[in-house]
Amino acid sequence: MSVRILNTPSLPNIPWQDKPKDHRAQAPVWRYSENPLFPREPIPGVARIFNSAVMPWEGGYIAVLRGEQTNGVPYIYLGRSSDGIHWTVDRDKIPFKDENGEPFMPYYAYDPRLVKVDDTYYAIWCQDNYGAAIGMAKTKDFKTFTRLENPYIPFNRNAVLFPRKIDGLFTLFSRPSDSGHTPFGDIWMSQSPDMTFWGKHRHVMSPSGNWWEGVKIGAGAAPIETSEGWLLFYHGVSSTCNGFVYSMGGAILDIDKPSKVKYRCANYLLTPTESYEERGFVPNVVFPCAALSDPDTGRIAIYYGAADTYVGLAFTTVDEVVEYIKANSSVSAGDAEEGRR
Ligand code: BMA
Repeated sequence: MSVRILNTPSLPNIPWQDKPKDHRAQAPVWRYSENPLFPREPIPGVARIFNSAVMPWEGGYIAVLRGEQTNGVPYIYLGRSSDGIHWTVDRDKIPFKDENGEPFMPYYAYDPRLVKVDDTYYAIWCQDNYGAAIGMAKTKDFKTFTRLENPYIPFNRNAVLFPRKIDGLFTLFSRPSDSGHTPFGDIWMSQSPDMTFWGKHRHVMSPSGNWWEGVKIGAGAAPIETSEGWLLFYHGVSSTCNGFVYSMGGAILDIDKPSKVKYRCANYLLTPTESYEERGFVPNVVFPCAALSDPDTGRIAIYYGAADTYVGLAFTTVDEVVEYIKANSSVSAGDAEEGRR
């Protein structure tokens, strides 16, 4: 391995399949052969699971899952797995509480991410706050989830926390948006001393002239710290006569000032090509929400939502994906700067 994954515990049981000999896509990202991971109607009252995030937990894995209820309202549920591939889903919604331990459930919750900083796990999602906004909760045991203050006023989506503080501050990506299907969107960075008060807002990246990400972009998985910089998997959206198409892109950000983009892949890393990505509740969607990594082998396992209906798993290695991003990099002046003030 020439690129090292930093500040990440070993993960010898990371879900994994070697790259197929007949891998034809240009980008070095390949899908798990038994995708998708969850069936439809996985538990009573939930029609589909997609756009979900996974973390190692107690020798196995735990997930915050976007479950679309049969009343059409999205909510988040916990999933448990010994191998990151085969899952059981808790029948009850995640029981969010306020600071006094009283039930405090958002009206809806979708597109969760899950990130550990120091000894605490943070779940972050999109919820209603007189319009789409970001909700957050913390837990140490996956039994008690205490809601935190909302970091931003509406409208905002795609909040993704960094797995460690930078300059002593929690660091969060988000995508300011509108109340609908948002025909624009940049990735922004904000910082906080306490996960309550957010500031130091900096622009990170805008949609590029590459058409697969020409409409809007949003952070996907929590950034992976590497010897080349923060490795970010994100989604990019193009517009067609039949609606939006969501693909996965990759960028490498400055380790000390992550609003500075060092490399940004001009090509997508993953785009809808399989039937479970091209067909479903919303066709042509690949939407990354989490990535596991193992510093010993350089293996990376990416969890992504597919067609707003399924969860897919894809693999790469840090060497291959960093090399591909660098070899195909196109960084604009706006990407490279720290951000205007
Ligand atoms: C976005 C979000 C995602 C969804 C995507 C495609 O705006 O709502 O949850 O996967 O659209 O429908």
